[in-house]
This record gives sequence, C-alpha cells and structure tokens, in this order.
Amino acid sequence: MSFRKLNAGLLTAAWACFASCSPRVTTIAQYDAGLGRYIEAESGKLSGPFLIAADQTASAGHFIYAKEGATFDTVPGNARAEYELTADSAGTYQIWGRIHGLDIDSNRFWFQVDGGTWVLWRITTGDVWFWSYFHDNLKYSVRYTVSLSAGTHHLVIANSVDNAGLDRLYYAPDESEPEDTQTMCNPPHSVQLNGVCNASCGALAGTGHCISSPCATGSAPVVTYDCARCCAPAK
Ligand SMILES: [Ca+2]
Repeated sequence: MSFRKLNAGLLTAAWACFASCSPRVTTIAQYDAGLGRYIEAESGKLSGPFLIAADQTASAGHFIYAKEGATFDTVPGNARAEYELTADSAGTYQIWGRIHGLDIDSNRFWFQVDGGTWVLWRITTGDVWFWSYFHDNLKYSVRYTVSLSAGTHHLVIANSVDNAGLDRLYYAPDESEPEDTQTMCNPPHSVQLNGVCNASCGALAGTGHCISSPCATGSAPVVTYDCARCCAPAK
C-alpha cells in the first residue's frame, strides 16, 4: 500500500499555515544504548484484518496495516499482531513503534502487554514514518512504561482504524531510544505534508479551536490535529 492521497479539501486547511510553520529538523531519537531490541512489525503473528504491505521506506521493506472497514475507538478491533518480548533483566521498560499515521482518520492502534489493559496509542505523522514511544491516547508527553520480570512477555497490537501503518517496534529497560531518525517536523506539534510542516491545533497559538464537525463558516478543519476536530480560520 502506498501512502494515501490527501483529498483536496483537507489540503486547503493544511496549506493554510505555510507562512507560520517553517520546516525544521528535529532529532527524535538520539541514540540506542544497546539495551534495546527491535522487532519488525510484519514478523508478528498476525490474525484478523491485519495485512502486510511493501514500502521501500519501511524497515525490511514491509509494514502492517488493518483493513476492517470500521473504526474502534472504545475497544480494539478484530486485527491482532502478537509479539514476544524478551526481558534480559527485570526492569521498567519502554516500547516504541515506527508508525505512519497520515491524518486524524488513520493515526492509531491499540496495544496490550501481558494481557493487561488495552491502551489506545495515537499520533498523526503525515507523509512520513515516525518513531513514537507508546503513550496513552492524547498524553503525548507521557511515555508508557511497564514493569517486566526477567523472561518472556507478550505484546499484542490491535487495530483502531484502517490504514495506520506499523513498521517496526523497539523496547528497552531504560531511557535508550531506537535508531537515529531525523524528521523535518515534530509530531504531533507539527506534521509533514507534501514537504511542509503543518502546525497542529495547539501550535496555532490560540487561533485554532477544538469543536465538533463541521467547522463554522469562515473556518476549516486542521487536518493534522489529533484531538477530535480542530478548526482554524480559513485563509
Ligand atoms: Ca518493517
């Protein structure tokens, strides 16, 4: 599956902040201290409506995505991708995923560790793959952590929406981060679309507002925002 085409209406809003959203290089992963382990998403035990697709920009050339035709924001959908986590020592672990979430309609998965509580993990990345630590829904700045005993553990990914892509996983018992990756923008605060960083609603410095769809006359949806629908003055 290639990245989906944006529709013209959404692009209108996304392009509206050209003047105020200068691209910048953000290093999101400084190092890998050597304690972490990687897993290709497509190597998991897949069931239900998870599919594997090819992409030359994905690690090992492939990633997974769901195609169920429905949205699951209160409970996981029916797709499952299961992985074995190996903890060399007991500790507090962090998990990362290399995710592609084009827009607010294709930007989230559910995850579960060792049969625990399902957590919705959400981030819009625009046109690019992005290493994001697991977090609870809109709590972008709070890393999900889990205490693991030494030994084998079980991670399950489930679908929330169709077409969100998952390329690779990383987990570590410390603050180490996955492979060095540079991105032009800084999701979720700014999101890359057609080579331009588009500000999220919160980054619009008060000119954007979270409301229910549709947007009022004179305003347009901010395509890259994650929290419900955000509208900003049309330009
Ligand atoms: Ca991969």
